[in-house]
Amino acid sequence: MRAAAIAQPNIALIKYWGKRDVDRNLPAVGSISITLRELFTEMCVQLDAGLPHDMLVVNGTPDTALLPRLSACLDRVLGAERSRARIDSRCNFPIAAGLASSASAFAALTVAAAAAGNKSSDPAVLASLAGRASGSAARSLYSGYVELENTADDIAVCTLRDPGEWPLTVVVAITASGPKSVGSTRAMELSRQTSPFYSSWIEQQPHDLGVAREAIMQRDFAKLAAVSEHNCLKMHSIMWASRPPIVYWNAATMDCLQTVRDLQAQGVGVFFTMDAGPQVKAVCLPEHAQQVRAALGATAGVVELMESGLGDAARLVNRA
Ligand code: 2P0
Repeated sequence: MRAAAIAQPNIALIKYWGKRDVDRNLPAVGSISITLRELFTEMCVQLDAGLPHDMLVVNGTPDTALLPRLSACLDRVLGAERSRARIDSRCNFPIAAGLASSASAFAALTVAAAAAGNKSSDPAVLASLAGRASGSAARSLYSGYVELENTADDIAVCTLRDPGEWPLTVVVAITASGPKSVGSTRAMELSRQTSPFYSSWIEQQPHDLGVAREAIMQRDFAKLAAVSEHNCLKMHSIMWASRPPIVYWNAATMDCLQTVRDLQAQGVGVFFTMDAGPQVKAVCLPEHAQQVRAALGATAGVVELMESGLGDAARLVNRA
């Protein structure tokens, strides 16, 4: 009746942007991500028939805003007739700021809830359930380099390479730590409904996925860098051309891009990617991490740096 799980967020290199079925939260495109090692969300779920309603505590503070989405996720994992739950969540990075906090949160919640309710622990089943709550969460059920395939009726997720097979480092430049202005679910729908670039995005995604898959299998950093930056900029172009426009970047985001470009010109193995927020993730060869960190740390507007290697799949943990 009680279980705890930990999950790492993941960063998409080939992005999920757009839904083909809003009710079932099915993505319009496949995606490829890397699961991070140092950032985490831990969720403890305690089922208790005596509770009047679900309760959520985030980093020690009761929270009601996030609770409805978490309750809906518990309903899907355990069935609507389930006992009420007390959920304790711990997260070591900013929430809802474009750092994939919902990916790690829903992946950890799904794993913990399934264990607390004696449900299937099959990662494929759990990935599908987590994906219903948050598309990117399905990918955090797997380790390392992960592909989410957009199948005819559902999703299928797999690890393309384990983290140890091609260790890369991610340096995250935080340029603003407040919550994002527009949630990604709404932003995706605005993009689908109003952006003139949306249909080309959908058409071109299989090509980008193929190139990235090949680059990962060949451990070809330059190839992965080129397709990842291109895919990221396309996603943001769709948003910029939506009505109303969705602009997640700030001035420091642009300065960080320039820093990455300057490093590349010096021969440093690094590329950028940005998600639904102003943070810049610089993916680099481990031997260049120190230099990337120093350069981003010296960039105007960067308020904090985080660094991570590639990490493991969501998993159960013992918690006293
Ligand atoms: C991704 N993002 O592939 C893309 C890139 C943000 C930019 O998935 O609506 O919280 O809950 O399924 O997973 C963030 O959106 O979206 C996201 P929902 P989610 O990582």
